[in-house]
Amino acid sequence: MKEAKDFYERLSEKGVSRRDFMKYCGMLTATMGLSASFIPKVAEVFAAPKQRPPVVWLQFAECTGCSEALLRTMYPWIDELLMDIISADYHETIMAAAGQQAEDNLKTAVKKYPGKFICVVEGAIATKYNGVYGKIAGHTFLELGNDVCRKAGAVICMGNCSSFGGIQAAAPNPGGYKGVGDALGIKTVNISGCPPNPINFVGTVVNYLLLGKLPALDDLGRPLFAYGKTIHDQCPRRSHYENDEFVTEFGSEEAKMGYCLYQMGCKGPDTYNNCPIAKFNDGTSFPIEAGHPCIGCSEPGFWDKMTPFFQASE
Ligand code: FSX
Ligand code: SF4
Ligand code: F3S
Repeated sequence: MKEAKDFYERLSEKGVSRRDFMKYCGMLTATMGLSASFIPKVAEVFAAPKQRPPVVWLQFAECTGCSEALLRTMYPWIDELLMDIISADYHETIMAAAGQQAEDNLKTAVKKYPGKFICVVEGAIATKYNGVYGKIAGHTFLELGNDVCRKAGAVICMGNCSSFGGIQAAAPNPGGYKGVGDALGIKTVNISGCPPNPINFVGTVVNYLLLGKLPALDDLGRPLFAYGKTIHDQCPRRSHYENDEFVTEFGSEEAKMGYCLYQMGCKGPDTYNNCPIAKFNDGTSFPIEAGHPCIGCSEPGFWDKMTPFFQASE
């Protein structure tokens, strides 16, 4: 009780009302595909966490957009909330430690919680030539992945790069880059997207804390609550598609009227993600709503398979 009271006091010091917080929990609960009766339980996961799973957060070949998406997320306080419910023992972007001390932190976390910690990974792993195309502090990503990911209780891949290889794995891919699951031959939960929507990551962690298990996944390892439907099937422009009302030039009258972007190369029909519902930046918008075709950023190999981005698929 006291813990929850302190939590709400801390929120209010940050200018976040209980109402704002409950609104966020409502949105998160809906995104997770749970009924509204779960909202108070979801709030409790943040307000009075029963457990704080240790988390080791690795970064391989990527652009840090995934961490940025999470840390600069729609609610400026969600990063702190997240840090309240997990215990980030190692995170290269936000930890104060550097050099040897950082390396020691990683070793200690892995040793202290064998088979128990959650490993979050951003970025792809180079697999050719013993992984020499990607190194941190003299260790290849491949070595680090083998040393750390294999010892985790669960591996959550944040973004297309760690899920499926992302741009590093695009042709001709001289380093033999692959997603973490493929590179190491392990099962991973894939929060795909470039960048992924932070709410899908938070939803996965909260699902784990609330229900004691990871969410149900599709055959590509993506949580079904977020990646169960195509963009096309949830798109606000869908009626224009059905009525053959297409944009054929950016800036045109049709574009202003919000017609379908299929002929501008939209890959929404082949892309599984919840962008039209979850949206980005405090539910403000998502690519198609902003007038840009979906480029398929949550699908494996999208840099090769979905290009040219601005041309309709045959
Ligand atoms: Fe990849 Fe993420 Fe795109 Fe960037 O960590 S999914 S390039 S947004 O940063 O991995
Ligand atoms: Fe489908 Fe894209 Fe058209 Fe939306 S804009 S209806 S996702 S093709
Ligand atoms: Fe990516 Fe398409 Fe959503 S480009 S952000 S999956 S609308």
